Amino acid sequence: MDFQQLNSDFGIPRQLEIIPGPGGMPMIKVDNGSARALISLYGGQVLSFQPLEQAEDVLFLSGQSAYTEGKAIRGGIPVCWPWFGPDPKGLQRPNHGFVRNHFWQLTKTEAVSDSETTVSLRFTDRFKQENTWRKPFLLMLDISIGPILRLKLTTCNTGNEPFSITQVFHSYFRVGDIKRVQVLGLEDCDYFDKLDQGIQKTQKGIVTVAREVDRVYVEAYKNLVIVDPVLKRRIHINSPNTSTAVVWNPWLKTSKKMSDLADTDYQRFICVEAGNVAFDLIQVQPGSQFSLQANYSLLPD
Ligand code: TA6
Repeated sequence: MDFQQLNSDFGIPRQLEIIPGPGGMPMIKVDNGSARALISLYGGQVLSFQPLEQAEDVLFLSGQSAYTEGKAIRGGIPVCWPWFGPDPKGLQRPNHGFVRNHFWQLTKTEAVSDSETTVSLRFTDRFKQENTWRKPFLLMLDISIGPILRLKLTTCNTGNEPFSITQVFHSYFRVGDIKRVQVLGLEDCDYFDKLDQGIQKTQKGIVTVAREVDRVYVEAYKNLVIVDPVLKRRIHINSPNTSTAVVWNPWLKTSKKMSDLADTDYQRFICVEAGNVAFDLIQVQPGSQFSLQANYSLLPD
């Protein structure tokens, strides 16, 4: 990777620099009047977002994450696309699709103002020869770093046949103590409980986590709030084009089986993921496009 060239093409003085990260992987480091952020070209993954007034990162990133081609980085906001979860066709293709396991291309950076920086990445169908997913497509990820972290993932169908996708922003949020966290906005929603044979259940009251949780909420609200009394903050997730949300925490037993997570890390994060899964399958017609959007911000305590 030619970092000098990347910086000469895309660097922004005093705002954006492309640096070698762990494993030599190229990372985009943003530091503006609102926030600091780190984005990995591997996976097109936001790894860190920290508004300047915050003592702690909004996102959780595992200290044991692998930074190795073929493996996903554990933490931040992995992009699950064109399927969420196991390979829908049972062909042993990777869990959560393949774009989190490949390098994306940096196409544009811009200083919108002193306090907002935008980064555009793209991923093309160059992998179709590998029998991964034989559909002609272009995938674009637009990221805005300001007081709000905004993500827009646009799927373009560049072929002649319609295709279907499921997708999520698999966001890992840093929390002070998982046992004291509340997730607002899923009350009375139905969910599929992945830990109980996918049975459909109804959420009674506010979501709290006191054991392993792995749920796909359907007809979820487009505004969710993570209340964290320990870090004294509320994280607001707004996702206008979704009707599903995933809530996941592996708790201790499952964490112990995961080589890229410390045994006690589960206490310090919750995944609340905006996306289009289950009944919310998206069909993209030839020549048309669909955008998944999520906006992450902090509300006063
Ligand atoms: O989003 C929840 C989930 O699908 C869980 O089932 C859990 O396995 C998690 O994602 C992590 O998946 P990964 O493939 O990154 O280990």
